[in-house]
Amino acid sequence: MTSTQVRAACPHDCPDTCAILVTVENGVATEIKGDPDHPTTAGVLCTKVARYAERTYSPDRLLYPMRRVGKKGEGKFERISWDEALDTIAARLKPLAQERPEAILPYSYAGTMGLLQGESMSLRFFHSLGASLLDRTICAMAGATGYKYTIGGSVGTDIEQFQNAKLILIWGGNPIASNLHFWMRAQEAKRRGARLIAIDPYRSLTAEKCHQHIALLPGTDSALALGMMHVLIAEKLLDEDYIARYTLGFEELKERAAEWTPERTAETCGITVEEVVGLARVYGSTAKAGEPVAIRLNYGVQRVRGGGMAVRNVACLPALVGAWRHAAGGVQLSASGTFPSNKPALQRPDLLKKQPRTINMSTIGDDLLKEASPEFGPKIEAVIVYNSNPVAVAPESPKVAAGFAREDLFTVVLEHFQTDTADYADILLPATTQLEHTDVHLAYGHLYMMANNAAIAPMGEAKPNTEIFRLLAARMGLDDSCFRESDDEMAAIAFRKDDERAVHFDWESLKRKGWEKLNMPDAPFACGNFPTPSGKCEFYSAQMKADGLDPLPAYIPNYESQASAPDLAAKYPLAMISPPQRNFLNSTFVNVQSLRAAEGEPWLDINPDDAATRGVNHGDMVRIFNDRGSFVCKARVTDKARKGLVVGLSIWWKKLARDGKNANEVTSQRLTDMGRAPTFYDTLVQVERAV
Ligand SMILES: Nc1nc2c(c(=O)[nH]1)N[C@H]1C(S)=C(S)[C@@H](COP(=O)(O)OP(=O)(O)OC[C@H]3O[C@@H](n4cnc5c(=O)[nH]c(N)nc54)[C@H](O)[C@@H]3O)O[C@H]1N2
Ligand SMILES: Nc1nc2c(c(=O)[nH]1)N[C@H]1C(S)=C(S)[C@@H](COP(=O)(O)OP(=O)(O)OC[C@H]3O[C@@H](n4cnc5c(=O)[nH]c(N)nc54)[C@H](O)[C@@H]3O)O[C@H]1N2
Ligand code: SF4
Ligand SMILES: [Mo]
Repeated sequence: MTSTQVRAACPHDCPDTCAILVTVENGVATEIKGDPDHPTTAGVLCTKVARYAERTYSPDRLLYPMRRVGKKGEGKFERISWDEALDTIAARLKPLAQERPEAILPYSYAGTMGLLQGESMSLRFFHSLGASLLDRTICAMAGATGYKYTIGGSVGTDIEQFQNAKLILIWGGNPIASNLHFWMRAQEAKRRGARLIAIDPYRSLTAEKCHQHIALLPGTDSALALGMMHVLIAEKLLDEDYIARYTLGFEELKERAAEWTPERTAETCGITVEEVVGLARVYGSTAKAGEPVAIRLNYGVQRVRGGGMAVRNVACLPALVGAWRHAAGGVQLSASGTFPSNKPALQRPDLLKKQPRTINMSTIGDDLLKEASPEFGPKIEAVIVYNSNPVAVAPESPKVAAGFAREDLFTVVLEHFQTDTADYADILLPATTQLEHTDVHLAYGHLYMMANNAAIAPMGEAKPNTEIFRLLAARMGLDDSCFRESDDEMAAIAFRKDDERAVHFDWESLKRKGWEKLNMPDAPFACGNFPTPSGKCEFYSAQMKADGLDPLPAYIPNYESQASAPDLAAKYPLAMISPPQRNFLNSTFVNVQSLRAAEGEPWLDINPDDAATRGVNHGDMVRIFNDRGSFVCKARVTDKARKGLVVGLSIWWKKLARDGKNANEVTSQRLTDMGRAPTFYDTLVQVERAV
């Protein structure tokens, strides 16, 4: 028997990007564990990826190319050869590519975060055809944009410093579920005497374990941050020296913050004046005492109309109190901007002969249903989906499903499994998993470049995304030499070797070692050096003004809330949020039996008061509805959901739910204030007992 250990990296859309050791015996992956030597992984994988072998070897894996034989959405397919699959696709795409290439649309997101199996060969292919571009906004664009205006780029506090903080605000995140290795650091900080405060409308698994939980109304974080600024300024809990040297626009900010008295803030946020004042005081006075105060800011705050502004306002706080002076102070939203990746070399935008139109992935429901017009351009006639499951994850799902059901739409799906989206494919292509292909990864929650070595041979006839696009390029007659580059050759150019952050390694050494930390200062903004236009933390942003936005921190109410839309709220009085489940990763893993069993079935958490007025008892089936659609699930009557809020942890495969629907039946396609991102948590609904 031969047994080897292969160094791998977790491919999922999770900030932790864990280092993995795969034991391979006689060509079979027999054990998957976290690398004990990797500082943030520390030998621990989450419940989901600990089951990665179960997922890879699942009897439900797609192993052969298939052609649809039933109706769209029905999910009936028959096996065909790779030749037939590629010929069929080329025959459909070739005339479009010649006559109106923008009628072809790639649709992809972060099923894998790998730089190769994500966007490399795929975009070379679509750029060469002149296909529509896809604006990949569905997750992080609102926050990334708000953060960029303020701080300058996606750079923040290193996760490896958080255990030294004295106060940690966990703001709009549930790390026990979705950022486990950060939670391990926060726990260590707690053991060393730090105070943890969760800011979240819902008593999440994490909020339950913090010293304090501030349950504000969804979408009111901007107001809370402004109220904190008001108190910090009024009570002189500021680092005046830091403000003078390294920030821009303090005088203007002062005026704006003056409007946000604790009373107004408390009313807007649906919390008490004591909570507002207390939060500002503990933040400001801990910093004033010379101790590090840190914020883990996450995505929960940005899935509402004012999501970009919410991130911006919170990102202003560390500069006011000088928290950036400490390595363990400041804020972390995403570390992705720290990495010197070389996307142009991988994706080759220079292959575009002219600039095609851009389709926003968050409005795919509307866009698939649009006819050709001068404003829109050609109707979308072919969609190639990979690394994504839009029929389950995109907002306003009834429209997304109607779009994919169009008889005149040609759909190709590259997948591991027959997802809700795969059911609509004309041609379904089997893709390899992370155990079966090579990749190189950056992270958005730590500072290590990661290598993934293939551990086992591809299952069945599955192929890596890169190889599928290489083959398609050949079938389409694209002969640029870039289509002959191997995965190993692309990995070698995936990050810039001339960048001082990455001078100490190359692909050869990275794949042997598995991971390598970037050269970065411990406290990136201790002496300013913000990558903004002014080099300062910008309380006032001229760029925002130029972009038609309020240049100062502001409060932008939700599209849908009791306060901002009283007429709508009369019909649909409850705010619904649908954040991630612990045992799923977006819609990935929902089909893994053991993980689905752990979650049981789709639940809706509803406050006892709201349940009582509707005659809903714990365990009843309820219907959640608004003008966009409805879905059914089981009610869990619990005060984890504050009054007026219902929580449907997501994202279920629609076909594995009782009524074939999930929370995205009722979410809207409206976009955020900045970043063109979706507003999943800006949703009013009504709930009734289902009969
Ligand atoms: N297990 C697991 N891990 C995941 C994922 C998953 O699906 N499952 N998804 C991955 C992805 S794609 C992402 S983007 C990240 C997301 O990472 P996080 O942003 O940490 O996501 P959540 O765990 O949902 O935490 C969001 C929290 O924000 C709260 N929230 C909702 N609305 C508001 C609001 O208006 N204000 C505030 N303050 N809080 C609000 C929710 O109740 C929830 O507890 O996680 C990644 N990791
Ligand atoms: N209601 C609601 N909706 C949401 C959210 C929410 O909180 N609430 N969160 C949103 C967020 S933050 C995000 S990021 C999106 C996530 O949306 P998606 O990025 O679409 O994520 P997944 O649902 O995990 O689907 C990824 C698919 O890629 C496939 N895949 C994985 N690796 C590979 C590969 O190597 N090759 C190929 N061909 N396929 C692969 C997986 O099998 C899986 O089916 O969902 C969004 N939707
Ligand atoms: S999903 Fe996140 S926590 Fe789980 S193994 Fe992957 S990177 Fe680590
Ligand atoms: Mo995401």
